[in-house]
Amino acid sequence: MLLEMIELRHVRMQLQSPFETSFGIEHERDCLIVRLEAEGQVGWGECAVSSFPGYSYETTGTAWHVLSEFFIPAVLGQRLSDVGDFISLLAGFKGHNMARAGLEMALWDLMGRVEGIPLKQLLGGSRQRVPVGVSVGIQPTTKNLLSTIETYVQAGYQRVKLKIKPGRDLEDLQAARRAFPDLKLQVDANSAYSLEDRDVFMRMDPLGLLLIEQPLAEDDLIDHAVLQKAVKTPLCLDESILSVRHARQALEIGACRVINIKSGRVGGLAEALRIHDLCSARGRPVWCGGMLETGIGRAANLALASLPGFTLPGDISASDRYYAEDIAEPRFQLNADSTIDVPDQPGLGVEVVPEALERVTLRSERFRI
Ligand code: OSB
Ligand code: MG
Repeated sequence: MLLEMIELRHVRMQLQSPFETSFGIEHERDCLIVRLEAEGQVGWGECAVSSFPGYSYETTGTAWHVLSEFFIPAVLGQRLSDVGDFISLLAGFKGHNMARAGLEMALWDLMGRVEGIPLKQLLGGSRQRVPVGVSVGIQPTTKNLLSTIETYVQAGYQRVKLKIKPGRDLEDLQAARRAFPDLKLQVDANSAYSLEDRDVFMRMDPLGLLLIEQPLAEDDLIDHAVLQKAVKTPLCLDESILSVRHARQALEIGACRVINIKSGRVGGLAEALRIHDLCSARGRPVWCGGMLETGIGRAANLALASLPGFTLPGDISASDRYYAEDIAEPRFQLNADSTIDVPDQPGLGVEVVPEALERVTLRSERFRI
């Protein structure tokens, strides 16, 4: 298939409520949307970047630069027969996984539409609905936290992830556990701690958490292995795992027992599949993380989470948890059993709404052969 046109858009979406993590607070979410054209078909992708380098070094600015100067010129006008060809064309470029993954997602969508096959099926997934939870940002007070959790539990979420940071951890967690004794709870520190804080994590063991996500620095597998020996609760890595190689090494040294897979962080859905397969072969659970995606990225997350190794609930909440107005339809709804349906139409299985996309676009550029 000949890639004839690629369009980039920088979009800014207003979040329903501010999202605070250990690295900062977001009121709106910026990302890049990619549109590919080939064979009279269109494919859409989303680069899971943010406006500032808090979670990752990648931003809307770095992704725009790397895509427009390097990745797009490498693939535009090329004939690709599969995603493997795409990966080969970009093999000489280092890093910038989110930029790479956004372009790759558009190719998966395009291929699915050309062949009339849903992304779920292209990836080898089978489930029609997947278990999901909600990621709750750091709240101004513990009281606010409890009422926010209550709202989500009332909405039907059976698993809640709480963001923590030094000074806003044990007390909040203990209060949450007292108020919701049977709720599936897990925490995410976004790498805000060091090994000197190991007591904080040891004191989480009695709380019956599903897992502790990314307690220590992104580039520190060794200290994670030390911490995992000191705590009973499974550690889960997010920021540390940028490739299947990292995943293998982390499991081999015991740096974690669970992996959060985000296609953006690992450079695409193909690499996400490899991590899934590796973990399945080793009997390790994985789950699908989220980056406050629009309906485009959310559709890809649902397709990925339909694979059999995704045994823990994903950070894939209903559209209304994030945005009053989304750029793709249909919106995703939470089922009564805390699941969301996986799209079953060709490609991503969602349709971009041109006027909605236009309203949130800050900048756009088209690249042609
Ligand atoms: O660490 O999982 C994270 C959002 C932005 C950046 C990093 C993370 C998150 C979330 C939100 O936790 C998950 C979601 O999309 O619901
Ligand atoms: Mg995380």
